[in-house]
Amino acid sequence: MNASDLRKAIEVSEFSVCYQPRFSLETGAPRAAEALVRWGERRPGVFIPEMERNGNIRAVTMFVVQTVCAHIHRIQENLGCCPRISLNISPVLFCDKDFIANLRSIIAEQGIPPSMIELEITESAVAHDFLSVVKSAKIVREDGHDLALDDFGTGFSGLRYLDMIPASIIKLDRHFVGGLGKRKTCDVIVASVAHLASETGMITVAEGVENRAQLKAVTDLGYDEVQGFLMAKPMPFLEFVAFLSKHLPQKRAATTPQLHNCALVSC
Ligand code: G
Ligand code: MN
Repeated sequence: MNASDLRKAIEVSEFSVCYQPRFSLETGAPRAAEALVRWGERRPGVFIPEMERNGNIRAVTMFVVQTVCAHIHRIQENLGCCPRISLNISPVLFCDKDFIANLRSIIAEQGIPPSMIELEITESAVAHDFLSVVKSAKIVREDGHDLALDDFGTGFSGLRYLDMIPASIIKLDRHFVGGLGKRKTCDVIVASVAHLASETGMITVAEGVENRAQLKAVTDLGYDEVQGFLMAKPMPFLEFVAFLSKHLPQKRAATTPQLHNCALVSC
């Protein structure tokens, strides 16, 4: 797809953003939600790598950033607060200082505190361009974003990455959660990552929790948060608002007139 077809596809709303909540194991409440781009019925695992190769990922990520900012305002207006939202940033974009500057100015223009937006990068980002990743990571952390190492444990760069990148969150890849109780290696890895994170002050998220046994195992191991089909699947925006209205403490009455002048409140 060329750049002008892509622009048209974005304009006619072929793309949308779904949200998958993440829950605190301490309180059971939604702590954050991951924004996931959707393109009709197409599979993200197929079209995202393709867009990373042909460069379209930049425009689509910008669409996601703009959409998420608008959604945060709508959630805030309706519910009085909004959980933090995390964005997946492709390695090629995360390494690009123009993209990082652009991201910063959109978020500032939209009046969203950076602490409400987390950024997720996968380990393959590091294979891409280690020094640029370290630089960008420092910048976004200084700006006030949390930074998550996504799909942790599946990349190639190993522990150097943990040592050099100032990330604040580890999202353990679902592969290891899926192997809990089945393969000894997975049991040991899930436990070791919990230990490593707690010793270094990072927040741990267990991804891909699909059954009660896995939930119990990661709870017993001291994980901070969970994400997975057992708790909630990715959902379209309106469904996400309905979900939040059931699960969040309501901080203010809906549509209070002065709300627009208030600082955005994270739940
Ligand atoms: O790589 P990343 O963690 O950003 O991938 C998010 C994707 O993982 C989403 O497309 C979402 O549908 C999928 N996902 C989320 N929770 C689960 C789960 O419990 N099991 C499986 N198999 N996939 C999940
Ligand atoms: Mn992710």
